[in-house]
Amino acid sequence: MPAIGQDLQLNDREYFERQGVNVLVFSNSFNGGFNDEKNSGIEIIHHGVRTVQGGAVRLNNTPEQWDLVPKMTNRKVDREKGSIEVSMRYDDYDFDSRVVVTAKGKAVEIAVYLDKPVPEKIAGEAGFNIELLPSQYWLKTFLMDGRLNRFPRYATSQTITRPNSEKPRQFKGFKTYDDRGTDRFVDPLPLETGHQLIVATDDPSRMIKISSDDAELKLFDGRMLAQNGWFVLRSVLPKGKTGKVITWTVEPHAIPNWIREPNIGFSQIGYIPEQPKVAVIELDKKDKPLATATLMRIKADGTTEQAFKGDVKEWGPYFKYNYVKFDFSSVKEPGVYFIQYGNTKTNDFLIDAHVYDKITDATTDVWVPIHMNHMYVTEGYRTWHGEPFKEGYLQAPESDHFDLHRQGPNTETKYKPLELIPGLNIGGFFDAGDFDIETGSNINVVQNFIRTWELFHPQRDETFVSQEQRYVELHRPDGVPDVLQFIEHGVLNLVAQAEQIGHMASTLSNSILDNYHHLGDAASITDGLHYDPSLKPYEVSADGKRSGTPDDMWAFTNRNPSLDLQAAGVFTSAARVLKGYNDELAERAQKQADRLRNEAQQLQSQRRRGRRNAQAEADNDWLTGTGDGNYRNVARNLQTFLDSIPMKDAAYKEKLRPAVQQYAEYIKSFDKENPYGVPIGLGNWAGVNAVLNFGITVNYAHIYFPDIISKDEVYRVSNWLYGCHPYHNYSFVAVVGATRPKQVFYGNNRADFSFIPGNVAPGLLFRKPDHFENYDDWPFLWGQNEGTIAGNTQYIIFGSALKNIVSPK
Ligand SMILES: [Ca+2]
Ligand SMILES: [Ca+2]
Ligand SMILES: [Ca+2]
Repeated sequence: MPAIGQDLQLNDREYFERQGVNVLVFSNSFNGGFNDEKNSGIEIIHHGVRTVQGGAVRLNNTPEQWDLVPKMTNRKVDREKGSIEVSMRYDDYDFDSRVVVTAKGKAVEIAVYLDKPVPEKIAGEAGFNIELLPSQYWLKTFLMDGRLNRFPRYATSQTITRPNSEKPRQFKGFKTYDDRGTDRFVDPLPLETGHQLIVATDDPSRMIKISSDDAELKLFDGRMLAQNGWFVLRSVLPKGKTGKVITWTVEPHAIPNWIREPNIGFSQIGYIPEQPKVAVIELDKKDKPLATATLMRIKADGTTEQAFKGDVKEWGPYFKYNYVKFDFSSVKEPGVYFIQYGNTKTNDFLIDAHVYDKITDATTDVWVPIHMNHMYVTEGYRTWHGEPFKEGYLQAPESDHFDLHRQGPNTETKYKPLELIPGLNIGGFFDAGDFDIETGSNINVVQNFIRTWELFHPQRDETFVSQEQRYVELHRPDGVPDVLQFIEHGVLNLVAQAEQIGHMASTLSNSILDNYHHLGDAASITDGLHYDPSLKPYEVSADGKRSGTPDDMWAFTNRNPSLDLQAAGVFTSAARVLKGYNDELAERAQKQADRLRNEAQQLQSQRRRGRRNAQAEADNDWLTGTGDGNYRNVARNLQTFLDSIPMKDAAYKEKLRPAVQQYAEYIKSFDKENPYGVPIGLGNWAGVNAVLNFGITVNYAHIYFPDIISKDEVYRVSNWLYGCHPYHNYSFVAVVGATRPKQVFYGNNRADFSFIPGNVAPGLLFRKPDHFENYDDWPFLWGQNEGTIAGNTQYIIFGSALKNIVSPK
């Protein structure tokens, strides 16, 4: 164990470490799908929180998401010198640079090297930047060359405008801003300038000293351009120079003998009396586990008493922390409790038979109706949004889109590029924190609601929906079960696509980047007027119906027969469900189902003859148990077969038995894989969808095979969702989790550091090589905080099934 006052060491995971400080050098590089994801470059994890990232050579004072990012071309770890060297390249400017980070006592030296001078075009723009997380620094002090100051809570510094010709190119040539015809862009001015900066002199856990003798440090506020911007510290690279051009010394303060506070994971919504109750306690590796923990009861008179004292059992290490468990399953008396482990106390929670009764209400009553597109949505005194996209959707021209959509050279429709496709501005759901209609996700949504309806017939009616008035009001019953109205709303858009386009669009999305990142009322994303290229930008026609502003949304229409087949499947089920409620729509759905299925099958058999038969045989092998016996394979397919049980005979169900037995082994395998017993994703989007899928299958497997999958297994995923997970113990479902749900989500109201009730966060984002995180003071990282329409309706199925299993009738 290193001594107190230890120096930074390059550890086995290839980052610099001392107790309380981790300095990562391109463990995570910039090559993600959405350009600057604020997750890459040189990063500092300071007393357990990732507070600095984005350390790299950048081309802007305060880079935005779609500003160019460098490609990492080489990364070299030199153990002898205690350094990490990274080579970076901007292809657009044929510009290469190297950054060498070397441990020097308690600090790191960051040096930038150039083999060739900065290219003329970006000389004076390119610089070395690092970014500091605003929510961890605002209202804290900073000292620049001895001058006192404080980080502003809100963006209120100064800007200038400069000619667009001086602006470095943005991703694929898109523009994040609308210059209103001025041909000038906005550039922030620095908050301070000097040679030595000490940030957070008033907070030892956040204090960092940064100095440079050879370069001027400039501190900017990135929120001046974009709400998700960070504080940026940068030095511009000198013109015409090569060799070592910039040297910074960065010393993050470490609190002596700092040990991270234990994170006691438990279910914030509480527990029903008979369920297993196991808290997972996440400990700093230097923390010595205690022998026991206590469950305390808060009595009705407000006094507390010890309800249970039990052993703490070691689980072991998982990535950077150590895990122990505290089992208090024996406590079954209804009441209000909290857990005490050493000096750490949790907030209180319930043990009660009814704790699961309301787990889906916020999602069905609030989150889903707010995401209904092409409607005015209101709640009490508050209007969530007006009616969006009144001008409809244009045929997308050939394009390579910023939200990863593509339109090929042929439209594959009867429409010319930029021609209005009538009738698409109806129904459908906003995708996520953005406002497009992803057709695949909308198909999932309708499927999820149909499954919920056919299995559980929820009669809940809390939402008024008038398609005629294009009006939705929350908490106003209208006599129709809401789930039926949600199915209808989804089908209205999907059927319109099939009828108007002839097949399914891949997406209905924004045409311009500067309205894609819209935050605010969805009805104000576009001007509601048809785009008329014969008018000048911002000009409106005399009749007030057309404008010269090219803001209309586009329909991406390349034909994908497997998407058409999925749509055909959902149309058939929708026709069954809507019959007797909306017969006309049911008929239209059935008609499109038959046509799309025929056409798609023809197209598919032309495109890949033979492959379908091979797949059918493989499925059959799996079902009869002659497959490879790999339970992960079973896990992938089991849900489809479980879904068929109600339509099949008893023999079919019996045939599934061996697969369900294998699935039981698969469930248990997670007890060894990680301390939380669920599949934890390590991708760039945290794994809540995989966790929910797992939870749904476990629930269904228990419903149909309770002798194989015991009831105890159905709580794994709910425990995880509601607070038993790494980093913190807040519920990932907005407002659900009686005592401590997360406070901020990446919803369309994220600029308010808020949430839309019922949202489910993706959850724990993994940063290489060993860090899990979920910010609850910074909503803007979608990989951990954005809920999607497909994911949230998946949650409704999961929650409906769970309630059905555990809630008293
Ligand atoms: Ca989207
Ligand atoms: Ca209703
Ligand atoms: Ca328009």
